[in-house]
Formats: sequence, structure tokens, C-alpha cells
Amino acid sequence: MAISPPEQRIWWNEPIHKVDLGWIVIVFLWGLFMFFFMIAWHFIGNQNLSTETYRIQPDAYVEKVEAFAERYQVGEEDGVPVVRPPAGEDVYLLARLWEFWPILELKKGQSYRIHLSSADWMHGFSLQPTNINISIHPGYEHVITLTPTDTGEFGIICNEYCGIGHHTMTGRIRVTE
Ligand SMILES: [Cu+2]
Repeated sequence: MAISPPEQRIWWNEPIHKVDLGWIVIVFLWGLFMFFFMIAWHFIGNQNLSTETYRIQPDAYVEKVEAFAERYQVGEEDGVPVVRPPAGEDVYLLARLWEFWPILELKKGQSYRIHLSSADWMHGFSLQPTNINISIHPGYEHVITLTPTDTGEFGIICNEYCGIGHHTMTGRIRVTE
């Protein structure tokens, strides 16, 4: 604890050492580079965030997903409909406590417009084993254009803590030839 003032009252006004100054300049320029690279990723990145988002009431979104699932349902697994939409179609996926609904079957190489929203709280959409992530907010409908490049079964997990059943919140997307 200082009980008397420092000998030099203006103790902080020292010339900056050359090495320190060098690092400050490097860090500053690197920061600027990284900042502008965030914009560059929108043009050269393979995984861009949704730039198409709409406001929607959660109830209205649930109705849209249910109508979609009923229209293209081809089966059922563990009480969850398996839905196979035609290529190019709008695909609706619902996140809610604690599931992703329904199970989707897509075709490799075809593009789909995937709509994502939540019926209740905020959830995370994380596609496994690829690393695709997006937040799902109630009241907002995100639209992502997705073109599967591999076949197989992909898992969806919620990666934003959403309550007591969070760890059980999973879903599936199946990609066929
Ligand atoms: Cu969660």
C-alpha cells in the first residue's frame, strides 16, 4: 500500500521502448487485418451464416413445420416423422425442448432451403460430424441454403444450454445418393 506519492509524480510518462512499440504496431495491424477478414469470409468462406432472416411467431412456425412434415412424410422412427422433401424445396426444422423435429432425408448434391427456428427457448444447431453451427432463436426464422456433399447419417445436437433435458436434445439428417 502506497502511503506516500511516488518520487516522480508523472511516473507513467516514459518513452516507449522500441521493442514494445514494435509489438504494439504488429498487434494493431493484425487486429485490423482480422477485422476486415471477417467481411472477406462472406465472399470466400464455405460456411457463411444465414443472411436471410424473418420475424415469425413461434406458434406460426410450429404450424409451418407440421404442415411441411405432413406433406412429405415417408416414415416414422421412435414417434418422430421421417420427412423426404423434393430437391430444391423449402425444408423446415423445428428446435424445441428437447428435440429437433422432424428427421430429414435429403439427397446428395441437391440444394435445399433449410428454415430454422425455435418453438420456445434459444437453442444451438450443431451438425455432426461436420462443424456447422448456428444459433436458433424463438421469433426468428433463419433460412440457410444447404447442399449436402456427403452421404450418410448426420447428427444434430443442441450446443447452447437450454435446461434440464439439454443433453438429450438431438436430431438427425440423413443424406442419400
Ligand atoms: Cu440445448
